[in-house]
Amino acid sequence: MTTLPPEPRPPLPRFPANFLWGVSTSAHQIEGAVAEDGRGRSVWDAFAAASGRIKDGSDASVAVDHYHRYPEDVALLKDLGVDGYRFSVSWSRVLPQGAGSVNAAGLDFYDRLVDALCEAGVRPVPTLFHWDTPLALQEAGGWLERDTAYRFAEFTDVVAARLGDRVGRWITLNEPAELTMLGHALGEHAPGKRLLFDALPVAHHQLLAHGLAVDVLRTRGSGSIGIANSHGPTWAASDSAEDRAAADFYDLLLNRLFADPVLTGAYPEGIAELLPGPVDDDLRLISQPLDWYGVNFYQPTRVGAPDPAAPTEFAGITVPPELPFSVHPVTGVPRTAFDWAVVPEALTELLLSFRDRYGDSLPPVVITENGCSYDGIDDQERIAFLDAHLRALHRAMDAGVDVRGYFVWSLMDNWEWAEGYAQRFGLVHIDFEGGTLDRTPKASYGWLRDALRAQR
Ligand code: IFM
Repeated sequence: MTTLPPEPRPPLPRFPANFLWGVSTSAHQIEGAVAEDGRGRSVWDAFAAASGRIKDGSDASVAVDHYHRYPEDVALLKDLGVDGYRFSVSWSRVLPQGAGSVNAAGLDFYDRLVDALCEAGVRPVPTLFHWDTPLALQEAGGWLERDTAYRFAEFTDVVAARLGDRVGRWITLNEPAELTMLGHALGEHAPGKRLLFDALPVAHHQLLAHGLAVDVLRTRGSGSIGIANSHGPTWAASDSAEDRAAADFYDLLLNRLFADPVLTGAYPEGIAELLPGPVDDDLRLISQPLDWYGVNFYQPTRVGAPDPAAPTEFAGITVPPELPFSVHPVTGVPRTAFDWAVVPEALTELLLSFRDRYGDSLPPVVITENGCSYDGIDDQERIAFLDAHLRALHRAMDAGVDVRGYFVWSLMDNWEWAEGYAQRFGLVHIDFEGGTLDRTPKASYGWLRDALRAQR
């Protein structure tokens, strides 16, 4: 891969004064300390140990050791000058069996973290679930069972009771689409199930969990709640009716299945019939008004009708031939080290399509993740990526989309799930090779810090 020379760039356009600038991480990807202070096992501990699917054979038992080094990480956040820090709470650290007795030491960790953030002037933005289901719940059926949604509501209550006095902004779930598709339909992520369309109950039960958690958080007095859904434009591989139909179907799975019920209180036609009941009653809970809607954006997808000649891999994922669509590379654009297409204008397109599709039902949007994997500390490519995506975001705002914040994925290099430590998404470099886990701010960290100063 070539390193781009630093480029003179015009300053970013001005974002509103109260725009929330932040960075994101998740518990399992950074904390480590998986067997410390009473933490229970999660589905990802088991998957990394036994599935053989982690590309570098690693696990997240140490990750970046954030559990012990969080003061250093909070200092990095402070120096970066972000307003908010999105992290996730490990369910297994707080409730080692997923339900029942609370692990006081686990809750204490998040209490210390939140205190440190407040002290540093950085707003804590916890995500309550970022894929790391407690193993005990998985063994009882996990997200295929409706019961898991109720256990999640109890977990939410425990966390909100402890942190709610200092946390103003909550995210219920991260990317339920990926947990459904990668974890349960394709078997690429934990818990490694390959159920194809029989995975759909996992989508519904997560959305139900979201709705129940919103209720709990409101009861606890929270006035700022959102969800972080992953979305991207779906482009038909050609103009043929077959390719367009396949692209619409993919759009339904990635975008509408997770946004429609939350924003409109209904599942898209063709999906509702496949979901476990009583869906209608659940939809009332699922569609309670949110204060903002979180969008994680990485890249668009080019989709066509099933095609034996189409690539069998997309974004590191094996695409099974029995699916009713094929996935094709977006060509003629730069690519990240993860081979993801870099298409900033797709972010503008996505947000405009949401505005048009959901109208007044779309609350203000927060970009809860956007970022890229590149190697090296002088990461000019990441700067180019972030700069271009922020301009694309601003264009959507100029066109009338109400966007209130932007979080970079990620503060620091971390354990990228089935990719292990190979894909580096951080603004801060972590020394995995030398094993010191030293933190070194990359060029992109300095760039973002300067850009934020300029905004102010
Ligand atoms: O690392 C992940 C994160 O956990 C969820 N969103 C996408 C990121 C990059 O793959």
